[in-house]
Amino acid sequence: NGHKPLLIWFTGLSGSGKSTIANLLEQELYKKRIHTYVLDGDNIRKGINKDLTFSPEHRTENIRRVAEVAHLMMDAGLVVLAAFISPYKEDRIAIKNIVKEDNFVEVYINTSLEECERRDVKGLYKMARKGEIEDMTGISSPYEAPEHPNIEIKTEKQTQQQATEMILKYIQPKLKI
Ligand code: GGZ
Repeated sequence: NGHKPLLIWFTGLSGSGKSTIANLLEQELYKKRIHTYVLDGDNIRKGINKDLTFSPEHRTENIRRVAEVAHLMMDAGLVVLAAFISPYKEDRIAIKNIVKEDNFVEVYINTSLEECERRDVKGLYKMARKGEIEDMTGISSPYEAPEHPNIEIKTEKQTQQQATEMILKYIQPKLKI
């Protein structure tokens, strides 16, 4: 009843829906008795990475450490779901040098900046527009969209359920020992 370890990496803007979809997917995997862990800004930037800012250098270091933590969790046999903006192409490529490439799945949560800004769940975009926070992704800091993600989710055209189904279908054969 075992399964292979896997790293499912969600990239996209703040408010794109990365964490939401990662958590929905985790619930589905749990039903299949697959052992998982979700890494995201909430449990990483408040703890192990609380020394890091949103400068380009610190974002790179954030992603590197997350990939190393994910690698350890994969050694323990887990399916790791990581939800980080991870705005730099180079940093996302570096993840594949830390974990084995065939255990890595890149999911691009493609929600337009307009939509993320409209949602503005945490009010960060509004603050960034007023110049009250710096280095805001999409406003004052770049987001380099993946050109060849394994999966692309367009949240403005797909429901969260459909997105979860799509990812499940893709990863199912990769979980088989
Ligand atoms: C981007 C920021 C910023 C700035 C605070 N830029 O929507 P959220 O709130 O819950 O998720 C965002 C989170 C991004 O952290 P990551 O570790 O994923 O970023 S990266 O991969 O680029 O290192 C957002 C919040 O932190 N946040 N300030 N300036 N997001």
